[in-house]
Amino acid sequence: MLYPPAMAGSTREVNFDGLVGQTHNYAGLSPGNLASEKHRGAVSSPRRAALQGLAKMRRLMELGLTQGVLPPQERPDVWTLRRLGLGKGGRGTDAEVIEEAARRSPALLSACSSGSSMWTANAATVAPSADTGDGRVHLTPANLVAHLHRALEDRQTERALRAIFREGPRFRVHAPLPSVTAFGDEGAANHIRLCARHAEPGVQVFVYGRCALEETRERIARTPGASGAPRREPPADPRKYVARQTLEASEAIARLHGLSEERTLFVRQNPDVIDAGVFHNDVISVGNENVLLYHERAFAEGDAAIDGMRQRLRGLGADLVEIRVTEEEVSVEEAVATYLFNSQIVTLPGGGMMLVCPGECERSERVRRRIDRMLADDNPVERVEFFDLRESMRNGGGPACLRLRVALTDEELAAVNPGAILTPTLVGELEAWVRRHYREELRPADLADPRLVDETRRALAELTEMLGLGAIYPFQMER
Ligand code: SUG
Repeated sequence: MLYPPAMAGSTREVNFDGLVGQTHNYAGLSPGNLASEKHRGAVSSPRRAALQGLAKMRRLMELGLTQGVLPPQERPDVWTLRRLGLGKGGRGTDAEVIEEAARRSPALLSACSSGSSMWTANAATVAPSADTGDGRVHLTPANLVAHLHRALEDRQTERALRAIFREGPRFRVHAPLPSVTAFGDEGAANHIRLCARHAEPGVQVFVYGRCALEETRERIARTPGASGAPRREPPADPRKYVARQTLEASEAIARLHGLSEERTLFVRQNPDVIDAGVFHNDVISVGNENVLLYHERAFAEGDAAIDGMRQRLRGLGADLVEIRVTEEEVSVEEAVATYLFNSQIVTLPGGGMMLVCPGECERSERVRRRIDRMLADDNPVERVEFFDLRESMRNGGGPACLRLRVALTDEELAAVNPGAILTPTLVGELEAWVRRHYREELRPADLADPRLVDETRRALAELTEMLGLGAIYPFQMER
């Protein structure tokens, strides 16, 4: 298999985008995610959603980046509905399970039918081999316990990751953290890695929303803040919405991945922005190599958080390039509406960085103006391209939500299951597969249609063949 040449040394960043599933719909399942709440009950187009996602993948591949793909999950999740005793106490046919769920608990049916695994920034937290204690790439699937529909993803995510990053001398795939709210973990969406170049060791920044245990709260109150200076009063929890990521979860992942303490930083998200709809840190800041694009209100400690990042990166011999956006330039409200900070920043093979923005940014005059200034200013971000990701955006998922970043050396890339790496042939096959199997429209009421079970399994069986993943879905395995 021929891959585009590595850009920096022999390590490159590979974006693994989530392929949108056939049940992509708007069920309003995520309180605190304003787009999800707003579009509850709207008519979705699974086909358009999947093709929009593939168009982004195709374009990044054409730009010479290595692009990966992660499969959707099996939905509707009849297995969970059965475990909950639906459909003749769980022993009925699939159609009986769906019928009883639709009648007795449409909320459970929609949670078990969500296409939310498409947002692979929430699939796992990843540490490249340059940062880990044992020199392997570590991945920990996120447990996503904050919301019922997302909490159903973790085991399937683990199976998919194991099929792609086979455990051995190169990769270590951990089990998800315990599924309890004290260890609420939302994956890479709350994680930033800063480094001089992808090939080099980095500073791992874990952004958390709250401390779950009294013991942790007391410890944090006693220890200095991110910059080493004494902390002001630790912030209160958000008042309106639940902070999804706990510090306890972030610390557990840093331990599992064998990260060095000097190169790891835990910073708290500003509770006020969580209440304003910033349910993940990647809605308010994004990093790539030594560049950090962030809103001035992103972090509870404000500038001290940035100072901490700058100091640690300096320790690795690199300077942080800060692209700070003020409230006056783009308000948090506008950031949430346009997802400016959920843009991807990618390093192009020829050098320089490009912003991968949602079309919503282009349509906002203020955001457009701020992007133009960013491109004109002295920093590595030189280009922007806008993508129509409207189907995903209406559920609160922008370009960066749709991808999981994995920095890989050439040897590691060669050990990845090649079926998960996009090629011009594969992307064409996936587009044709979507056109063959996906519905043009889906209404929440359609989730009661028992035909969806076979329809989705038929497509997923073909997909696992196409990607060479083996049996990863419950319907393919002995139960
Ligand atoms: O977890 N939306 C997802 C969006 C995830 C975005 N990911 C990142 N920011 N990285 C969520 O809130 C909405 C589903 C619905 O309402 O039907 C949803 O799950």
